[in-house]
Amino acid sequence: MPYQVPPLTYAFNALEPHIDARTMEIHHDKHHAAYVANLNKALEGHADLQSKSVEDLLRGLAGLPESIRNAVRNNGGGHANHSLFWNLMSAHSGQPSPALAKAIDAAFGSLSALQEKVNAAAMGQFGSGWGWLVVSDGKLEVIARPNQDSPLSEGKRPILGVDVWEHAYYLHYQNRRADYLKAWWNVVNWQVVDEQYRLAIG
Ligand code: MN3
Repeated sequence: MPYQVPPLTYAFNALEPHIDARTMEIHHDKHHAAYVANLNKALEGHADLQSKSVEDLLRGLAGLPESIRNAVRNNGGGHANHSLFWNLMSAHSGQPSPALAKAIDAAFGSLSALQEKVNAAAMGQFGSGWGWLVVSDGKLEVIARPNQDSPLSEGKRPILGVDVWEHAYYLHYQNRRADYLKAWWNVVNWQVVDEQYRLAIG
């Protein structure tokens, strides 16, 4: 079964005015679809690998045949990162659960301090990439990574990630990455971050 783009669980315009409908449509239907198409192409003839989840492929990236490793890194990463990203957004943002809020306070001091740290990491990412909140060795950590590099390939589990490729914001925000980041927090689905956190600390 080839990898597939998961359908959005909300309308393209659901995140307006923070994320515009046209950006959502192109981002999901064109960019994400291209990562999936290229991942499927790269794995043609590798039936043993096709049966794995994309997350497992990324966790085991270093052990993949060299001929396909970079394609999986870029396109498998693109598939996994965006699949998480769509679910991390909602018109109904909510707030972190008490348990997650406590962990955030312990690691960063406050929710706003976490947001500043993610924004700083995402702003500091030169060119394309992502700002991430990950669980690493049971602890919360903020990192930025270039391109579609998945934290999974470093043994870290992403629980929140913001796409700072220009395709994620350029139509509405042009070069104003900081404005996009500020707006993005209005659509973070904390219930999903919470679920990811609980899975990560298992
Ligand atoms: Mn993207």
